[in-house]
Amino acid sequence: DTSLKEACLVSESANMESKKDEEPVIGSVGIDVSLNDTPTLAFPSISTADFQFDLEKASDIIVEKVAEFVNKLGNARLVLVDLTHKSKVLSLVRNKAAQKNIDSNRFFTFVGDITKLHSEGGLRCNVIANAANWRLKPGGGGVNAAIFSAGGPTLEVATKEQAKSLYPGNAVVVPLPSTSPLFCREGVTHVIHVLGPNMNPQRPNYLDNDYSKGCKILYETYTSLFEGFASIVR
Ligand code: AR6
Repeated sequence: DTSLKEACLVSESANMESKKDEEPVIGSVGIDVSLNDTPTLAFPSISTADFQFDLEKASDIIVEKVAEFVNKLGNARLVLVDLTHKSKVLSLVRNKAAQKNIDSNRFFTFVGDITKLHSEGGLRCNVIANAANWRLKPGGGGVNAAIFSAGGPTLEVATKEQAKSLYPGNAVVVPLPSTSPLFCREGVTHVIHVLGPNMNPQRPNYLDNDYSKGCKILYETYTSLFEGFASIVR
């Protein structure tokens, strides 16, 4: 553990050395990413890949919930992340957020791997959200597999200390030990696991295309996520 910590400290300071004389970096959406001390939550679009939730409906819910929370969070920022510039949900959300005049310094979209936002994207996010499964188990593909793999065994242990399972619509905030590679490499201090509504017949808690239930649960999911983030920021 100690050697890992030291390795982390060495690589962090090497990173800072190489970056200290650089100009502020502009991210993929023209954001000044030198604003590194601003509390920031990076989150994926919950339920819209493996859980097959409708993208139009999900993007409406994301924008509505962001609009509700963004002014309650002080100077903190919310960032919706996806892996590719071709992401349909990112463009839907960008357009709808612009229509609602949501402050683009407080909320924006970002293309990148949520486990490498600082090291590869130059964007510091102290909190990241995970689209988890109900057992809070690693693996299973998607963003869950990526986050548990990047977080290492310490994330698994820390998660088990907080909760054994999750109901759809709920969130669990997990403080990340400093020995986790996500902490020392990316500056992530907390992971918030959330379980969204499931429209995939192959997965547990299948909603059989019931979008009145599904939308209600997706609203609750983002409420729990943003309240969890607010509890860290306060
Ligand atoms: N970085 C950023 N975004 C990502 C990444 C990544 N590394 N990987 C995927 N996405 P999904 P769900 C985006 O399927 O639909 C899991 O197996 C992806 O493009 O991860 O809520 C769990 O164990 C999409 O926009 O989550 C659950 O069983 C978004 O993340 C189940 O899948 C969510 O895609 C949850 O399904």
